[in-house]
Amino acid sequence: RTIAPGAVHVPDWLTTDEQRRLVEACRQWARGPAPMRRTVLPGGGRMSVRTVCLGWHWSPYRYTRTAVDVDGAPVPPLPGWLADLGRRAVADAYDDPAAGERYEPDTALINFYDRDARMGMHQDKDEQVDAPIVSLSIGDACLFRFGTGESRGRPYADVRLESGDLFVFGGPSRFAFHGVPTVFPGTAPAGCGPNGGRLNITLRTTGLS
Ligand code: MD5
Ligand code: FE
Repeated sequence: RTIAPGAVHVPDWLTTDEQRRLVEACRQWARGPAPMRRTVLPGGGRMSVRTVCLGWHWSPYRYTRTAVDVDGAPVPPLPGWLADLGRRAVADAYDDPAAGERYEPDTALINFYDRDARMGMHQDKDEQVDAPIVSLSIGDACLFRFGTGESRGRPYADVRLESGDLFVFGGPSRFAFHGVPTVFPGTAPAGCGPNGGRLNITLRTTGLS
């Protein structure tokens, strides 16, 4: 389950019940304030995934306290229970309770993928610190592409992420290139997921105040 140094995939980590509760929470957050939207990039392109943010708002390519590119609303706080889930995730993935205790995420980015959504290869480097990123997948499975070299091109490790899977990216893998080239429609287990499509919740530490 270690894909590269610091990159750990834990299949089937969330229970069905936890997945249901997270989907319901995401539905509420998606309604707003600062509702879920397709981010418009500086070049004018619209992302195919829909995103809602907690804690800090990804604007894009910077973090703000208000949803400056949506409706200007203050971004809802990151709930303590979600940060707690993140600590449990890091402790389990690294089999290191102390690493879990030290983990203090301040932000969640929640991405919704419909059957046609994709995420191109990129790095996440708008955070100011190198704390791990926790990724939780719910609903339809996807192909997750992890760059094991220095660029957005080959070599890749391709991993299928299923509903309930945990992935933690830390250490030397924190700034690796990655993307989601494909969602597999209709693959969500019964009762898990948003009735079509894939949800991904990432927990992050921005290092901002
Ligand atoms: C997703 N989201 O499935 C992914 C999961 C994003 C994004 O990529 O930026 O919203 S997070 C995957 C990730 C994060 C940080 C580092 C690495 C992967 N990595 O080194 O591969 O919607
Ligand atoms: Fe990313």
